Amino acid sequence: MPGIPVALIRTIPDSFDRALTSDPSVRVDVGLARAQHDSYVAHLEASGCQIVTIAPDPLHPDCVFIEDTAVVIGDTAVVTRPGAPSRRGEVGPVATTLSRWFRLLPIEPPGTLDGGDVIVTSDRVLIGRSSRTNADGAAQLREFVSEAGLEPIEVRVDEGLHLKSAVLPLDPETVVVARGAVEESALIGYRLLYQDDSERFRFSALPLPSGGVLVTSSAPRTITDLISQGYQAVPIDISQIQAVDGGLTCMSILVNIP
Ligand code: CIR
Repeated sequence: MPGIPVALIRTIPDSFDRALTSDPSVRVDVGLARAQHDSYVAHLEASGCQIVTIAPDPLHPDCVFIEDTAVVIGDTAVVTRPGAPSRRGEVGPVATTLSRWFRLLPIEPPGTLDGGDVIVTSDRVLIGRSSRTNADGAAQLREFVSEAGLEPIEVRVDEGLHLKSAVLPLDPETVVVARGAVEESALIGYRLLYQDDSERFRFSALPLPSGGVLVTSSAPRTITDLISQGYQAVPIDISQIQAVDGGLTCMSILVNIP
């Protein structure tokens, strides 16, 4: 892709131990989470990304999960309206930063949309219908995607927080899926690989701009499978991020700046 690869990231606030989680017994170590996040950012930087950092907001414990606040398609940044009301205040500073390079298109109420529910490839956009992205939010994005000349495809998410909790792109043709978690018939045209069943939802992946795929070290069997298929897997430990339902895609917005 032409342009300068930029990773927009947001650092971890002191309040991160109050981030939303599906497991109320979880206790997060904020210091360890920061060290893991630093390592994640270092991988992006080593892969050639210019890092643009937005300051954390202690009033928004989940603000490190910047992916959920905007989706960039072509020259447009769709500014989301997160499904969790406590996260809606996260979008402002991200939109302000993105407006340096992109025109902004906000998702309007009553629509809700989380960026973690959106997978953009060169000719189509998968839109997860999850507990965070409602029918109205999906419809607003669908309309824009069609206008942009791409094909919008809705995918029902039956299990897990977001589409990208269960469907992880490795390259434009291939996704790794948690078996049975989403409406797999909507993924027609993709080559489907599966997470090892013993590692369900412990696998996450992020293709790096310079090649290779960052993968969660919590899924060693799935990683072995990917390596045997020729992928250059780069494992990273993000246990404290996963404890609050985050994965590898959610901590950055990767864009190409002309
Ligand atoms: C939340 O529940 O919203 C956060 N604790 C985790 C968000 C993860 N986002 C993502 O995977 N795109």
